[in-house]
Amino acid sequence: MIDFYYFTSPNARKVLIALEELELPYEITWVDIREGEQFDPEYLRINPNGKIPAIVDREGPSGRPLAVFESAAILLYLAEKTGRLLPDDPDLRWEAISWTVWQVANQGPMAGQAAHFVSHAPKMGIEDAYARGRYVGEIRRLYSVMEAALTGRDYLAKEFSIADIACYPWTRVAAGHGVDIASEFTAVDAWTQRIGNRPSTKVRVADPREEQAQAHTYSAKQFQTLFRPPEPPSDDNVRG
Ligand SMILES: N[C@@H](CCC(=O)N[C@@H](CS)C(=O)NCC(=O)O)C(=O)O
Repeated sequence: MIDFYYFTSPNARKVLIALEELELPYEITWVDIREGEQFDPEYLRINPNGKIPAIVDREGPSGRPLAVFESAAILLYLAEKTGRLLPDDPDLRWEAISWTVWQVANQGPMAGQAAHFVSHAPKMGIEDAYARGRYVGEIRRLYSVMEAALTGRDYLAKEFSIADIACYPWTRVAAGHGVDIASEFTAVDAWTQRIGNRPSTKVRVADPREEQAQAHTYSAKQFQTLFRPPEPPSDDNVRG
């Protein structure tokens, strides 16, 4: 059994998709990152970096429970545990690992920052054209890198792998970080639809918190807890 520490987000969705693909038994524990639960001392023992996702495999490789944090590490752990979702061919295997690391080092952080300045900060009355331009420009460049890789290929490392699972949850919500994938990146768009047709990507967490969290509406206190801006925001600015 795997305990999955979750709040609705693209980074957590990677783990959800992998667990579903692998048909591993799991139980979800919500960590409300708007309320600061990621900083509870008990959770910091699982992920010292205070972010979701994380897992605890109750039967780790040594027979004892094992905590794994960082979505790429979790995907690699699950692939190694099951011997699936990474190509057998060593060259392709390293290609898949390269793209998985690329995702957490590039696409994830840049899309996250772009989403902050395109979608989240404006709801608090914060507009920053410089930051927005910088991060949307960089995520657009990263999608052009993916576009080149996926031109003439169905999957990032030829076969469906954890690399595709890592990248898909972000391309799926690219409008929120200021990129129109369908019109700008046709190979990435076709690939997004291909991955999105897999049953594992259609699974939704049945919990009332899911829809509420996806609205991305925050009180000033929640915004401060989650995004930690240098200037405290005011509830007077909150736009629904
Ligand atoms: N590199 C990490 C990123 C995780 C991450 O940024 N998680 C966000 C949600 S998408 C989070 O927990 N934010 C809470 C906070 O920053 O306090 C991964 O891939 O797992």
